Amino acid sequence: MTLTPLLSPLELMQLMQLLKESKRVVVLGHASPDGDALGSALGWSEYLRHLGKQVTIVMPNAVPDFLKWMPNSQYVLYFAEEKDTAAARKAIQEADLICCLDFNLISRLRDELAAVVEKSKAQRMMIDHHLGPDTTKMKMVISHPEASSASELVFRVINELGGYDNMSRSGACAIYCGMMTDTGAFTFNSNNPEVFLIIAMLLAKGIDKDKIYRNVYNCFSQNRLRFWGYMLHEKLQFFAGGKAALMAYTREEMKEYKYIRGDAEGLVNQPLQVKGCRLSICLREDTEVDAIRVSLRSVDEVPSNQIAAEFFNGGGHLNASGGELRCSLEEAIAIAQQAIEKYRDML
Ligand SMILES: [Mn+2]
Repeated sequence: MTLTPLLSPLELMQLMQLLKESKRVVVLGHASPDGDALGSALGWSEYLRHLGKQVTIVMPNAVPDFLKWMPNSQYVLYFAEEKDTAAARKAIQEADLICCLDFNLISRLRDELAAVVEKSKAQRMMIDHHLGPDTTKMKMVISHPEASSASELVFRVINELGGYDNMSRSGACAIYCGMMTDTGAFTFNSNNPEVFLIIAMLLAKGIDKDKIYRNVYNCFSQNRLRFWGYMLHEKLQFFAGGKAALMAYTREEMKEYKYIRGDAEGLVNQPLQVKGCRLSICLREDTEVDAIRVSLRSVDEVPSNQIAAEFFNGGGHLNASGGELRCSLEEAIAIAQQAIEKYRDML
């Protein structure tokens, strides 16, 4: 068994040409970067550096603490952090190539960063697995919604460009971490046997997948565990005869449990452990702006992305999506209940 080529011969040539023409490259991930955004960026950047490019990774805002162990993540610039803004802006202005990884629209960056990217004269390319990529603003779009993760796509692209042999253990580690976190440690979105072929190729680079798992999933604070206990015990509600779950929490509650970025990562998945529960919605007050962050998870054909688009100004994958509301948490809860009611028959 071998990997099916991702790129056509023509695409491969176009990509090689695009890389050949560029010296200074900026690699971008989406706002509130997750393991896949960071992993794909680190993996792709390593390859570009091997080609002799000068590479800067820019993320709109900080990554959660549980990703900060990733090799070379200390060099990432965070546009929202004052100490990094000027350097990030300069790198984008001076870049001749901007690579957009793990997001499909420039608007997925935060407002000011999106504007800086739009203004830059650099050529732009995308490697992503979200539905509906904006192809108009890109010189090249490598978009495969069927892929487990952008990190998987980055691996395939590097491999097809002949870069596998030079991939380091750190690069392999970043790519593995991105694939792992976007598939819930290979429990969803990962039935393609080739995913495991790629894992084998990454293991051959000497990565310790068990340690990567522990670094991501078993490294939390006591507060975080108690926060989850509180949410599941006190806040979780079921609707539609147990087929839908809803949790919501305030800034106050986050403060009480000394919430740090990433502490709620995965919380929205928990209600799906209950037999018969097919949709889970989590609402939280944003800590930085006046907005309600919405996460949705579903199973089988329940279209969480459609619900996110219809009720929460969002979208995403069929079974994992998100959105944002500009209202009070109480109003957001009412909207979520309406959404559950409307989709009751599909649950
Ligand atoms: Mn992703």
